[in-house]
Amino acid sequence: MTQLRPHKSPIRVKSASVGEELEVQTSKKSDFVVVANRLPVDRVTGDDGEASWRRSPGGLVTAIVPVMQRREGAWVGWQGSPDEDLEPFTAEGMTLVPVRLSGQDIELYYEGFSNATLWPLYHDVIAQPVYRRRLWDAYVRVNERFAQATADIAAEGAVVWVQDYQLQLVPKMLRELRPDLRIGFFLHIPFPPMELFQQLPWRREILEGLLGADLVGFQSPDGASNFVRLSRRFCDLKTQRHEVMLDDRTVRAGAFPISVDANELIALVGTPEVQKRAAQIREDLGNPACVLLGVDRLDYTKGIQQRLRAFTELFKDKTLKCGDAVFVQIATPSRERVEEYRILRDEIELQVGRANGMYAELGAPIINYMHTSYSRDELAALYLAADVMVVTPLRDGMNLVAKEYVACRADLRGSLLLSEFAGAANELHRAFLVNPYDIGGTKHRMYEAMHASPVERARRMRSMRKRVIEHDVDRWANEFLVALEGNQRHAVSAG
Ligand code: GDG
Repeated sequence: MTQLRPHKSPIRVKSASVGEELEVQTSKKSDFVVVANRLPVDRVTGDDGEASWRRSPGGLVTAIVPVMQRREGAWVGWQGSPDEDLEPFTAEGMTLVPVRLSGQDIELYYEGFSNATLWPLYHDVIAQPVYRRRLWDAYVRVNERFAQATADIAAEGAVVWVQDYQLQLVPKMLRELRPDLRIGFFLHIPFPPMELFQQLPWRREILEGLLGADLVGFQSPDGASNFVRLSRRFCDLKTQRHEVMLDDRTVRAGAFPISVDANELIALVGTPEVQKRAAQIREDLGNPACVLLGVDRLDYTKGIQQRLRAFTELFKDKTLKCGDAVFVQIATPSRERVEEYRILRDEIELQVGRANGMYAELGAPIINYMHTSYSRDELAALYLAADVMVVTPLRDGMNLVAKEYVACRADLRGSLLLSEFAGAANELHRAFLVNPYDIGGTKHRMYEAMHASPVERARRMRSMRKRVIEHDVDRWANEFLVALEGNQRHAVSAG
């Protein structure tokens, strides 16, 4: 391990956009620091060639930004391109602290240990995890860099909130550098059971990394229980319910199911532009009796192949014929340099081609597949245009798409087909629940969702909307932070 530097100061804050030269010398530190693999901004180049930063879309950013602004917070993360040294700068009212990643760091720490080792291991080993010491070494090295950058920006006694599986060693490293901090960690993906986690050659180091936090949050109570059980087994620690006892302090684990910004989505689908666009989408699809929709990062955890197989079988069985239903599958490009993802893309494209080759008619494909990403407005219009939202992950920490769809359907007219293996299923009991490994069962449930009466759809949707609106992303962030700062026992019931 490289030597960590102790608390340094002062920092230099660069203002506003990338292009701006002005640099402010300051020793100002932050009382609230978020640490995540990525900064919450994307660099955009205007027509004039000027670069500037724009806030990234997404619930996490939306939820945390108001807290950041209230508390003059800082966000530590990678800015998205390799080999670039940037001074801290301010954008969107936040201090942003870039962490440099080299091309090799991206390959070994990000694509390697994060996405080829941890991601498959934490998702039920759907793909075979890669265990390589070189990847692990890079993970340690990069986590140290994040810990150091955080130690440098955090004020005395600050609250630090570390996000996700790429940074599981940061809590321990940070505590060693800055014992005065209050440290929370939230894992966005599932935390696996003993039988799987046990495979990891660095299982003890990961657990010890997380145990550097005061509070470790998970999407579901199962994740929290797995963590406590594993700490007892592999770190020889005493545990009691959702607590792990260390010599000098207690680490708490809890379930904090993440959610969406329901009000923002409700406002968005209320605009005439989005409503008009939704009607246009249906028309462009040939006004079929039923539109089914899938929106996912192109990832093997999302069960895209399983849902398309179930849908295609309805045509094979002659339960459906061309014109009865159209499936729109948006597959946002993701991790394209990781081998498994390239293979998956080819397989899905072959599957879509075959299905259309067999069952489509001229100018009327049964599956419209788009390998691209869309604006938030277009996504909202797609949600409004869909009669059945199909969310069938083989394993998913939460799945925000399911909650976004529910938030958008104020008209109570859509049906949600949802995998039992998504964290969202713990809350959205009134979805049409499926086991995506069971193609026959999924096919029948899909048909049922397509043909549910308006009264039944409305009954189910009303109940799910109540849950999503009452438990929005703002509440998620507040509950986590109250639990972290209030030093109180806390577990959000999931259901
Ligand atoms: C991880 C966990 C957990 C998708 N395509 C476009 C687009 N999206 C947006 C969706 C949604 C988000 O991306 C995807 O979130 P998910 O929750 O569905 O999935 P992951 O990316 O795997 O997220 C997951 C989440 O973290 C949060 O804790 O729920 O379990 O795996 O918001 O709308 N957004 C835009 N264009 C697209 O084409 N604008």
